[in-house]
Amino acid sequence: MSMSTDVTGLYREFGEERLPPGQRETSKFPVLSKGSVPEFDPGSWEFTVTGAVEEELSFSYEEFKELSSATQRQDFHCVTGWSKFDCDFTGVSFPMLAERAGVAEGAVHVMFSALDGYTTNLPLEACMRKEVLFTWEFNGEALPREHGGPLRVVTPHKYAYKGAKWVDGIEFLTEPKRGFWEKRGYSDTANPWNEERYS
Ligand SMILES: Nc1nc2c(c(=O)[nH]1)N[C@H]1C(S)=C(S)[C@@H](COP(=O)(O)O)O[C@H]1N2
Ligand SMILES: [Mo]
Repeated sequence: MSMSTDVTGLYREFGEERLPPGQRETSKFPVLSKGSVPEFDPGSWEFTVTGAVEEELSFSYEEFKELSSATQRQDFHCVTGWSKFDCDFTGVSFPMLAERAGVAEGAVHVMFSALDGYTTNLPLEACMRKEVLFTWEFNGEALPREHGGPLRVVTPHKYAYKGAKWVDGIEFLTEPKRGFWEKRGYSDTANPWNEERYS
């Protein structure tokens, strides 16, 4: 693990307290998935960047991990009411990938997709922050499979359902669309300091 950049202070953009309202802090790391852990085959795994971009991209697992990465200390807020402080995640930032692909005129939204069929969506501006990481390492060790290994997204400024585990693609969109939980009643905006849990 490289030197960790502490970004836990980002809460100051959104609220007074580091712990969002209605959350309790836990040192555990519960697992929440809509189904079971999907298969991962490092040989055939492919990460794609598609949609409203200047150049669509695809990476093998090896290629992805060779992209420039960083380690950040982040907090993790689950919509079901627990928060975990000081998680060290190593990975590639969203803005770096977006810059590689070149965001096309008219792109306003992003859909994340995953090996288990999960999807989640965010406005492009909510993705264009260095804290939105595609991560493969947690606290200096390989990200456990149940937490989204080989690759997941973390979104410390949003409830954690905005972070797709087992992520294998992002699509840039010219209009908003809703992902798995967003279609089923979870908030589309998901700001923890405003308790945007349900819609
Ligand atoms: N691919 C995928 N990503 C997912 C989910 C899922 O079911 N599938 N669940 C989401 C939800 S609801 C939460 S709270 C977090 C939980 O992450 P954890 O299991 O690492 O705590 O992952 C999110 N990302
Ligand atoms: Mo969740």
